[in-house]
Amino acid sequence: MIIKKPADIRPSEITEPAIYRRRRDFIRNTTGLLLAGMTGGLPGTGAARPGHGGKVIQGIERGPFSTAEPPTPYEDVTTYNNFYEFGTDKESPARLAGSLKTEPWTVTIEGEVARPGRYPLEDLLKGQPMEERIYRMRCVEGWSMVIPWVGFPLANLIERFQPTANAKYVEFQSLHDPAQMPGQRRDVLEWPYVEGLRMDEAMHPLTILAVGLYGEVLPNQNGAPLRLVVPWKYGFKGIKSIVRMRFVERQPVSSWSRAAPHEYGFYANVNPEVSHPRWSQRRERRIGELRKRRTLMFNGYADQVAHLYRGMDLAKFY
Ligand SMILES: Nc1nc2c(c(=O)[nH]1)N[C@H]1C(S)=C(S)[C@@H](COP(=O)(O)O)O[C@H]1N2
Ligand SMILES: [Mo]
Repeated sequence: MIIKKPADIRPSEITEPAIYRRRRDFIRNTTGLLLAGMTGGLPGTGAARPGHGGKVIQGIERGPFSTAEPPTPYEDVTTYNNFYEFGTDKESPARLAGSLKTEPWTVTIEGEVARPGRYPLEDLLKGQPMEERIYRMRCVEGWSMVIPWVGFPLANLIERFQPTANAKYVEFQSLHDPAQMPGQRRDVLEWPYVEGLRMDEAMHPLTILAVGLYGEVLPNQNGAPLRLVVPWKYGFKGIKSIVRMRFVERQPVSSWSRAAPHEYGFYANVNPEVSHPRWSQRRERRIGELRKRRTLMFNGYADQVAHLYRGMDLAKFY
């Protein structure tokens, strides 16, 4: 999403990475099918089982709202990332995020809550269900994936802190530590990365905090140890490596709307009717597929979330 003047950008830049990876994906998928055939398995089923070398999360339950669509291969989910703290190209996070130290980790809760404080991550996770939620994810750049997250409803945590009547929004902050995050030594964005949700969006049962994917602890490049997942919004809402949650009365700023307010709004709901100023949002390329798909309103979660925006002009509040 590096901001360029319209004259600098070629339309091909957005889809280029997906195209060059097509052949590789085709080869891999074909191999997968062969293996599945040999073992009697079906492609897509059991894909969310661990076995990729990360720390396995115990006691995972099947959560609600999962799509039956096949998950995007683990290798794509973990090597094609946006995490500007580790560079602006898709491959850098996987290469460089090893320097991120995720233990110990504390999250500061502040603002309009009865129980503010600095909470160790273990404490926040205590008593939370660990659910697998296989969600469709859509990046504003025009690609999409299906990711088997492991996490728990954000609402569970929020209730614990007892927000006051003045809490209308939640603001999230990522870690700011240029010593660990080489991308922060350049000012491609104002650091730390910040995002926000309206309280009803934050409390919605689709909204989760993820600590894992494919049955294992989150790889650093995917936002370890704690990241937000809001599947009806463009991917940039899904802030990674969260260290702070602040409950506020006014709509907070978010990194991308601060960097380019005409291109990225606060709501960032997936909406094929609202073009990005430099490209259409009508279609998307599911990583690993050859033909583009039609993008669905609210990324296919309209039945669950459309009521949150009743009466709002979604072309204005994009
Ligand atoms: N802190 C932080 N969070 C971030 C980003 C980032 O650069 N920094 N990129 C966002 C964007 S644009 C996307 S599409 C998703 C990508 O998540 P994934 O790499 O796990 O698929 O993370 C989002 N969260
Ligand atoms: Mo994105």
